[in-house]
Amino acid sequence: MKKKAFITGIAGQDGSYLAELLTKKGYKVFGIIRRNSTVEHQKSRLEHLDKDVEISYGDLLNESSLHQLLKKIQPNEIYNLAAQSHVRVSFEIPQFTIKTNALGVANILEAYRLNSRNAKFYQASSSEMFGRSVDKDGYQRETTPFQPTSPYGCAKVFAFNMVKHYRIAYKLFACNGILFNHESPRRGSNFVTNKVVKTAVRIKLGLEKKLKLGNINSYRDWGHSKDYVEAMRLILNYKKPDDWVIATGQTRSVKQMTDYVFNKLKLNKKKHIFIDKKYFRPEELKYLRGDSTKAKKYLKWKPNYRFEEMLDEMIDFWMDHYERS
Ligand code: G4F
Repeated sequence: MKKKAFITGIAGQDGSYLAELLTKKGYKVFGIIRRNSTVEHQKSRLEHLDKDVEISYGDLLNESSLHQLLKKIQPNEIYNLAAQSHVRVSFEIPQFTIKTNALGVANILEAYRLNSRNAKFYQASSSEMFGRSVDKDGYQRETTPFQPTSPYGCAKVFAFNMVKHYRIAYKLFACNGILFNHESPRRGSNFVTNKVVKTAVRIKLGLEKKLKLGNINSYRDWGHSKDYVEAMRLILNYKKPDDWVIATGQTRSVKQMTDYVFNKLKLNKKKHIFIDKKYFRPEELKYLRGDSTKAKKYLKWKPNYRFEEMLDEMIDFWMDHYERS
């Protein structure tokens, strides 16, 4: 019989790549999306999968839909990827972020425990939980303490702890994937990589003049979403539930990332890039570099994409997009 997967946040970057991966592996995939007043583009990342995935309306804050769906579907695997995922926005809407990213996880954990406890559960935990904390050797790993620097990070720490608690208290196969930043052409264009690439391409094509950025001196460990959804699947198919850091182990500043894109497109940075205080955060997470030794050893996971290759793919995507339109 086909394995069944249930994905919250299925319409997002990771949800759509994961749905693609699992349908290729022969899973029947189910997902929920929130009702939105603009129906256009809501499922744009999933249109090519329409036949293979079954989408329902649902929300982490609407407990009855979670209970009903999990009871009916009886999935083998549950991937909780839904979230208010933008860190800077979490300073503007802290309560909503906390409701969705913390209480929402408590809601789906209860629906899981009460209706489909034989399933395996994946929680999209985040490197944002590390915040100010870096080990002496300059890496963050499973043992690094959490010191979050945003409402988003605080809510994710709560969710992380709840998942671990449910694993121990109720003997559930509940896991955390602590994923570092991961990007692709499907990344929302208000995250820094896709904002830089999309705007640089628009500048190159004469459609825009300026790129306005916030803190370009923070460092991130950027991987490709396609590699990271493969890690999610491996995490749930490992012999025991656990918590895993997924990262490339390389770190670059926002400035270095921007330099690469502008050099690639032969654009003059001085002419086009401006710093705008609007994009600064009340507290910044300055440095991320993950150590995935554990995932490499036990899950046999490794990233396939190189940083430059990923940015090139994003540049090509936006070039094609504007040349076609
Ligand atoms: O692309 P970002 O918005 O990603 P951030 O805040 O690191 O969060 C992402 O990764 C987390 C994993 O660590 C996820 F949990 C989270 O859901 C999300 O996917 O910003 C990256 C860096 C930050 O230091 C930010 O201050 O870029 C800096 N930055 C500079 N100018 C900017 C901008 N970020 C954005 N979004 N827009 C700017 O104009």
